[in-house]
Amino acid sequence: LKADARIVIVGCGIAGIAAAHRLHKAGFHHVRILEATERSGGRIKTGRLGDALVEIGANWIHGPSEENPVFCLARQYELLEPKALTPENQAIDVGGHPHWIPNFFSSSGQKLNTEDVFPAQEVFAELLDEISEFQNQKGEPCASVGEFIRLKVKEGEAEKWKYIDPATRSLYLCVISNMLKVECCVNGAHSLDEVGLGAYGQYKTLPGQDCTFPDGFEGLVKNLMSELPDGLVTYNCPVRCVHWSDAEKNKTSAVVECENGERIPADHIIVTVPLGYLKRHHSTLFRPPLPLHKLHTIQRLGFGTNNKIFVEFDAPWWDADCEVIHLIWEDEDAMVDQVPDLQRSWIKKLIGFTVLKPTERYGHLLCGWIAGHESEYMETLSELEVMRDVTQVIRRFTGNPTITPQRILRSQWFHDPWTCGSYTHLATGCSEQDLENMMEPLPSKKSKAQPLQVLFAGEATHHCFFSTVHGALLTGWREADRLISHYSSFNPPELPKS
Ligand code: 6YU
Repeated sequence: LKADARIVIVGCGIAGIAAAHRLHKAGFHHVRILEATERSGGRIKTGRLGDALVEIGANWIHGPSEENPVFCLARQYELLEPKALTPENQAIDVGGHPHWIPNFFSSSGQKLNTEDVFPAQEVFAELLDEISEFQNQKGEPCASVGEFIRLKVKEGEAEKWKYIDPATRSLYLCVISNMLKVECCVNGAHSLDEVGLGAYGQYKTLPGQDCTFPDGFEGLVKNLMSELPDGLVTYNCPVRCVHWSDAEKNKTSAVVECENGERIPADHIIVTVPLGYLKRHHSTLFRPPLPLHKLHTIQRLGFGTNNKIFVEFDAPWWDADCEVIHLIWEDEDAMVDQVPDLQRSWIKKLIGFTVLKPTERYGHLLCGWIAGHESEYMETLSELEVMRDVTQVIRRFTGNPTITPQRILRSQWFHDPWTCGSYTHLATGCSEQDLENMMEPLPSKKSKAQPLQVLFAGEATHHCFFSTVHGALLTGWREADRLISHYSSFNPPELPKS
């Protein structure tokens, strides 16, 4: 029974690969992955800028410690540096916000002292901790993380910052604006006004200081793929429609219809396409359409854009020990995380840069971060236009008109037709139930139709690690396990020996 089951997986990102891997190891012989593009990995994508390997998509293992399956696999495949493997590194617990050494530059061309902006950073970090405690308790003071932070800073400002001179107070508020924009990147959201307050604590962090893959995140994908049989993945094969049935007497199998017209019958279809793709294509991707509660969840959940802009320099204009550079706009004391005029001022959403280390490997290479509609607008510009605007900002903030980048490379996740954004967040009005709805197979348990025709995996279906690679990987295993236990419960009873 098990060996005969025909399983089609839609999408060859880490969730699809993880599902195939586990099913294959459990003895399922008829597993196929259909992938729209010419490559595996999806949002794990390692590229090149000159000689340097750069991550276009996922960057870090968030929380590299024993509970993180990505960490465990990366260790097993020997893809990590010794420091990441140490018990000390695994024990560091920073609640998802690494303590990097910062440099701050302001729009009037000043390099600010870290101690001068620290009080604002501290207030912001305390508020995030407070927000993480909310667990849909009902009675939250407002709907969104953005509103809550503004409210609390204003209250606190009246208290703590009462006797501070107006210029310093204004600077603190401008720093808060920068921190809000950083959180837009972390959450993959346009604005924190769109991120739900009650459900914020749903996302869980793991211990361990975030680490990277020195030879690229794609090494993980390659290792897993090498353990799958050749030909298991069909590339350049977008799926147009998943046909399933809710009818009780219908014994015909589900069918995957590809863009090229091919129709593939399957006993089970594991859909791993990104939430952004589902938002755009759910009405044509499923026949019959999705049940209403699932559809509403897809519409309610947030899926925003976070992009990177890699910029290479001949020489550093930041401190030797600096790990992150923040750009503070001095006209942003209204605690804003959105810009009013995309065309003229999209660049104000750029939070700054992380510094790629070590220098021997990367040279003087920065990674800029920009989220939201401003980021989506940036994708429509040419590389030259992006280079021009980034150069202008750096010259202004450093007060050095001669700084000139050598090379630039940016990601364009919103315009990627198979992703349509970067990753999931719990928008206002969302709760844990939405993530439960996302992972619920079709038809529903109540139905008497053939069970488990369509299963759902992918980062947007993990109840507490959504938006991450480890979350996505675990959902692939989860759906494989669902099928494995389905078939083990069907084991025919042993016949009495005659
Ligand atoms: C992480 C990190 N990281 C930065 C950026 C991005 C993401 N993530 P996939 O999309 O991979 O696969 C689906 C496949 O389906 C794909 O191949 C498609 O081509 C295919 N497909 C689509 N339609 C199809 C069709 N019709 N037919 C056939 N095939 C089709 N995660 O752990 N560390 O540093 C980052 C980052 C710029 C874009 C990230 C990071 C997210 C991960 O990349 C992502 O979750 C997984 O790769 C998804 O795998 P998948 O298989 O589900 O889909 C409090 C609170 C805060 C909450 N957030 C905090 C965490 C912060 C998240 N961190 C992100 C940060 C960065 C920087």
